[in-house]
Amino acid sequence: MMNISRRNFIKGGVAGTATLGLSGSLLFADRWLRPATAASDSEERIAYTYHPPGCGGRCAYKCTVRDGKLVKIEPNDWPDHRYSVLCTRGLSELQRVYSPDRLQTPLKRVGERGEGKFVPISWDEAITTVADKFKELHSQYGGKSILKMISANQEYTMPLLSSLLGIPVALETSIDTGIASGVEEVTGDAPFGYAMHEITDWVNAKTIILIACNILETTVADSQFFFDAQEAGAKIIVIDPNYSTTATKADQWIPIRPGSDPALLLGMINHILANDWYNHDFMQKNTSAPFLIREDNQHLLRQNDSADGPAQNPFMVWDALSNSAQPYNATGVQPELEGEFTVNGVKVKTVMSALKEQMKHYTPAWAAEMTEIPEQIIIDLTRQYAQGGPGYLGWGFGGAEKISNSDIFGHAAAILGSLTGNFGRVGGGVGNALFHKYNWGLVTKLGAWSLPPQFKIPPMEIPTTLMGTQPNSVKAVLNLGNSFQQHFANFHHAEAWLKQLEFVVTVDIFDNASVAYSDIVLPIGSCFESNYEITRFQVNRNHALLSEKVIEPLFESKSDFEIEKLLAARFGLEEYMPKTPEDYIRAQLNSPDPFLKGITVEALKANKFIMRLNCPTEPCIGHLDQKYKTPSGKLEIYNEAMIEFAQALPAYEEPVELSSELKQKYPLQFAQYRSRFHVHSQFMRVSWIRQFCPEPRLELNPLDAKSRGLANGDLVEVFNDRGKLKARCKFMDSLRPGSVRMEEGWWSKDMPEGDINYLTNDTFNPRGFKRKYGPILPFYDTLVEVKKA
Ligand SMILES: Nc1nc2c(c(=O)[nH]1)N[C@H]1C(S)=C(S)[C@@H](COP(=O)(O)OP(=O)(O)OC[C@H]3O[C@@H](n4cnc5c(=O)[nH]c(N)nc54)[C@H](O)[C@@H]3O)O[C@H]1N2
Ligand SMILES: Nc1nc2c(c(=O)[nH]1)N[C@H]1C(S)=C(S)[C@@H](COP(=O)(O)OP(=O)(O)OC[C@H]3O[C@@H](n4cnc5c(=O)[nH]c(N)nc54)[C@H](O)[C@@H]3O)O[C@H]1N2
Ligand SMILES: [Mo]
Repeated sequence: MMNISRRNFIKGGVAGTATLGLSGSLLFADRWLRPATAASDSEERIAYTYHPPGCGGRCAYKCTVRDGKLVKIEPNDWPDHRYSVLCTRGLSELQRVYSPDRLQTPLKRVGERGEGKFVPISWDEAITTVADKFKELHSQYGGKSILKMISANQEYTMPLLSSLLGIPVALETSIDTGIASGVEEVTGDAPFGYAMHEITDWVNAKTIILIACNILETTVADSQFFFDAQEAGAKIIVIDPNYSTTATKADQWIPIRPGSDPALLLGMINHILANDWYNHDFMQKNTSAPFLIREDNQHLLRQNDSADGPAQNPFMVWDALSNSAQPYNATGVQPELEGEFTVNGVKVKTVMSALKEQMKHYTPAWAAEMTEIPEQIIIDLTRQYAQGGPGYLGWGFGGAEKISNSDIFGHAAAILGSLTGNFGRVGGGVGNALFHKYNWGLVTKLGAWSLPPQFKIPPMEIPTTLMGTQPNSVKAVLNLGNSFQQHFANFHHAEAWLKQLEFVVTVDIFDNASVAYSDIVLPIGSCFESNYEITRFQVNRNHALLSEKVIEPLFESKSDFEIEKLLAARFGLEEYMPKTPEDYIRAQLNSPDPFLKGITVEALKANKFIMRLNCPTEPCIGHLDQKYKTPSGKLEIYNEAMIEFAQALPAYEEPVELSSELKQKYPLQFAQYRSRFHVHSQFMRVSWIRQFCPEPRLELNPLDAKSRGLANGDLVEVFNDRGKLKARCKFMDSLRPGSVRMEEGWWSKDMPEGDINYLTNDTFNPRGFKRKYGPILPFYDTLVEVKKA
């Protein structure tokens, strides 16, 4: 079908189109296409696939395969051409697929765990060893003794095996969910903190505020929507301690003291309230602002004392018409937004009144002191957001998210969005800006491969970070990806845990740092390789994307799917597995959702493996109906679950480590970041990329270097009480003095000594355990000192 032999092309006299016609989009075309042009009788065909999530790009690829080898990657044509893009990492897959760092055969550990000594074994021996050990643990201790850990960049994560064996799944526990908790306890239904506004809606915004969000590097495939919005007249303001790539393109850059972001938001709330710049009507109709708080126990007043939910036992408001307390959902009530009242002898006040009181001392002057942003700039920013709407208030997952106070940030952001009526408003929006997460694809209901109801995934007992120190039933880990090196702060704790486990299996493409801690290592193919014709499927960016096999599996690699099937078979459960990935995909496409009408495997194949959903042309926007999935159906800005922590309304709290006495000993913040060249620990050793970032570097402002007698490029030691690493330093004027940083993800074996996560902070905020998504790892809430090594 879509496979075109190159010979036929030449016969047809269109060889130029097949080879050099697209050189305009390929910098290297001249260099690596020419020799192949000469080899005119080689076999050439086109195959279609797309990049796995990683940066959320999911760029769709048209691949040229010559004599079985992947030789060229171009953007596929999306029906919506705005998505027909490709980045440096996508192009570099040509090198990564054939990299010497590939795992080639199954391996068995022969040295100590962590030492990295292995011998190759056969697939049969590998699968037998894993299945036997899993069976033994399963029969002795049950499925809870095996934990499946998954890295971020994966699509097919052996989901059926977790259900079939009843084993818990750890997907990035305690990572990227801090702000999400704070926001979604208010909104009830947003998906993990992402804005429920498709980024294509940014053109309708007048003001866009991006806090701790380097979208031009971290969702680079969406860059054009940033510039489209700017051209359409939106003012884009970036708040970042450093002069980031995104800051360089913004209309305004506001530097901020690291970790103090919640103070900025609280200062904005204060100023909006003080100037009466808030949307009274929106607060009254769509939020819990008129609900009544009891003075005696700080809880919201309900109609009666029964323990039933708000339908039977609704929250109360003060009705202006009857001058009495009435259920918030009673017909005809006119709730007072502010005031103090007495109901059945209990003193109450509205949430709005309590908010005004609590925000009173967070003045712009106070916020200026906390954030080190001049007061006038905070005032101007607040006016711009409150009066220059519609406005989008967005963030990333670095910075504010990776600090112990991220939940407070989320809560405050949701209140700001409420006060300004920017929820469910065209051109508005509150939430994470990355990954193009919110689009019609997210509201498309896919079918699923179904398993009988007895197969269930049990919940995790505790976050992985605590497994080394708190009792739990995990004795073995099935690890897909590089979770060990990446998913733990204060890695010494994790190392101790990993070393005492009974059994560890890692499934990956590359010989990354986690491999060394495994007993058995199973090599899988890259996203281009498969033993099946149809391999993967996704709905994203308003399109359905299918992937076919591009090349045969390299070396002895198999796929996650094949391994899942082999293991299921050893447990006698093969009958529940699909025969091929295509069967699984057909089950997903088997759905009555009208967005999927006409989208089948056959139709996708006939349309270059990509079709637009039958969805509206307008951007996807949530909450347009002002309905929320909270108990009351409104934005619940008062959070009763946080009363015991004095955070029912957001109260400022400094970052725990950054503001501690440790600062005397370790005066520098140690932050991390991501760049457009890598995806976490991936693409680290690809030479086309390595030429731009040849080694891990400790980046610091020349001022901090000078006071320590360091010269640019010196080998330095970065250390604190948790650990140390060595790396060469790099001066950067764009970095805020007092804060040093490294790009996260570097492999330990590329570090002269140590590892980033030997230094990072793994202290959980106790409040986090009561938050919607649990506690987070405050990776950037870390102090260090730096000296010449
Ligand atoms: N110090 C510090 N640590 C951090 C962060 C930080 O800021 N600072 N950030 C954290 C954040 S936000 C995140 S999201 C995590 C990300 O950390 P991870 O989730 O571990 O992400 P990657 O490093 O991209 O690892 C992906 C791994 O999966 C493998 N892989 C790719 N595709 C497949 C597949 O289909 N199947 C299998 N079996 N393997 C595959 C890749 O080869 C790679 O080894 O790191 C966290 N760690
Ligand atoms: N190319 C690429 N893209 C990716 C990824 C990748 O590995 N590579 N990973 C994906 C994943 S899983 C994640 S989590 C995201 C992360 O994506 P982002 O959140 O955009 O990226 P970061 O570089 O971690 O941090 C964003 C910005 O926060 C700033 N910052 C640091 N501390 C503070 C602070 O205290 N306050 C404020 N206001 N700003 C601060 C940094 O200077 C930086 O410019 O990227 C996603 N996209
Ligand atoms: Mo992340």
